[in-house]
Amino acid sequence: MPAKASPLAEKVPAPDREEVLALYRRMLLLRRFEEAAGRVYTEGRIGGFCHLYIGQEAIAVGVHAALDPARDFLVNGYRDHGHALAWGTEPERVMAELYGRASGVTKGKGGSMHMFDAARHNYGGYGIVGGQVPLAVGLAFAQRYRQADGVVVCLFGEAAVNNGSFHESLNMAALWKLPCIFLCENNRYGMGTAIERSSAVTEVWQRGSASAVRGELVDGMDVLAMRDAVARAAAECRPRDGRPVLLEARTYRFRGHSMADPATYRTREEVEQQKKRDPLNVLAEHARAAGLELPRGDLEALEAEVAKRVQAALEAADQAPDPAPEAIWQDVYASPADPALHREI
Ligand SMILES: Cc1ncc(C[n+]2csc(CCOP(=O)(O)OP(=O)(O)O)c2C)c(N)n1
Ligand SMILES: [Mg+2]
Repeated sequence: MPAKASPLAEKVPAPDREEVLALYRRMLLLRRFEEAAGRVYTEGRIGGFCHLYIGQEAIAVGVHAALDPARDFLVNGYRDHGHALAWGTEPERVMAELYGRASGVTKGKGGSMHMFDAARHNYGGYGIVGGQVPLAVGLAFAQRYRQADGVVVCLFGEAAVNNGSFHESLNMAALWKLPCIFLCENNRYGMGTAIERSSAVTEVWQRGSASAVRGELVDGMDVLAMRDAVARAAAECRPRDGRPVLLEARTYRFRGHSMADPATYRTREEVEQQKKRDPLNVLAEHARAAGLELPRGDLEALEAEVAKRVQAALEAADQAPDPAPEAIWQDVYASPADPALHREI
């Protein structure tokens, strides 16, 4: 069996103070941004679908800490606000996209599910479950074909791994030795369906074994474990003869699937139990254990700094113009003359 387990309590290198602060600040930004998005959604300022990332922040921030957005690539599903922020897109542009404004990261035409920032190597943002997985293989193929050394990280939920496209993609990536990290954010539920009710094999990290893709289980609530696992996977698949890796990050979403969720498929006790492993607290615990406890004053300063950043994003989105009516005809089809089409990826 090529897949190899790693225990959830993987030992990670001790962080230094600067790193703890940077990771905490980033996770806090994702958390407070999403709380604000949820709030203004209920006020009717955001329309359409909206899938919040609250509870899963350690994954996005750990991925970013291990990779280099200037050289590496990201492809995602629809629970994508947190990854866009972690990967460096300005909160103003993410919030404006949620509001459907012209200053949004996809000019207000994509909305919540389609955060896409090609300049930062973020290739979206897709609403079709599992649809992004073959796209990641294409991007990874381009890296090999052009003899570039970028790694592609492909994110998807545990409900995506029963799609044919997932298995076809892993086969091709393994066959062609592509630099791709397939990263499953296993939050246990696909809408209201628990993984045990939809998957014959619930150990997602083992699901690459048919294509000899090494699998690894990671604690998705622990940003340091995520950073470590993604860094190792990148080192494994980046070299010319490197092979793809499948990571399963066990996580939990603290909010509903989207903004309308009857929450009848799980108990309140289960949610409360999971919240005890809030990724912000898990990092604070690590810091304490390493003698790097964040003083209350520092935490309050971080809260104030992040609150200001989120407030500025809300105000900018509120004031930004809607897309012009004629913009509906723009960016629908690409022109062969469009230099963006010929961008080196
Ligand atoms: C091909 C396809 N089938 C069904 C849907 C409807 N749908 C939207 S989200 C979702 C659940 C996906 O769950 P998971 O992959 O675990 O991601 P999570 O929402 O938990 O992040 C489903 C079935 C879809 N968007 N695309
Ligand atoms: Mg899920």
